[in-house]
Amino acid sequence: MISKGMVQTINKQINNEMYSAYLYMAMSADCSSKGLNGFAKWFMVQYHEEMFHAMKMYNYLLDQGEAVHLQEIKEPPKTFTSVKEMFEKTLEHEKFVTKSIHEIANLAQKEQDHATYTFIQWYVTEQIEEEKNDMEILQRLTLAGESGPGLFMLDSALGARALTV
Ligand code: OFO
Repeated sequence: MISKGMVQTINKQINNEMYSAYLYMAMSADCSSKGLNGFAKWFMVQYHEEMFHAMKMYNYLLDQGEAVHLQEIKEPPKTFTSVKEMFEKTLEHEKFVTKSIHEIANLAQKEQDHATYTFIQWYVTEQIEEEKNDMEILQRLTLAGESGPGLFMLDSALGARALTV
């Protein structure tokens, strides 16, 4: 049994994760349209990870006998000026997601909701990885450059990303 407020908060987080999926799908499409197939693959893998994050919460609510309330997903941007801008936006968005995950952990602690507190720890750890990946790619973009052979090399490297969830 979890509180009504917690059910609402987790439903909102499902929407945040679905927006993440949508955002990275939009980035993947934009990369594909620019011939950056490796970056496109990287963002499409990220899309699948975000759907997994959303579905894990969806199943948690159902397992707790609670209702899933799917909310409207906001429209992501259509185009981006550069891959650097995409990863800056990705990092900024992931920081927002980290904050919202921590808020769920804080609420679970406050309500002595041990089940949700344990459940949300997986996301706390996952967010460290998410932010780390984005920071690393931004560093590599600075080192390799945002055009020419450097960008081509990074595109090939990121295209090797495999789905892990
Ligand atoms: Fe679900 O981790 Fe990104 O948003």
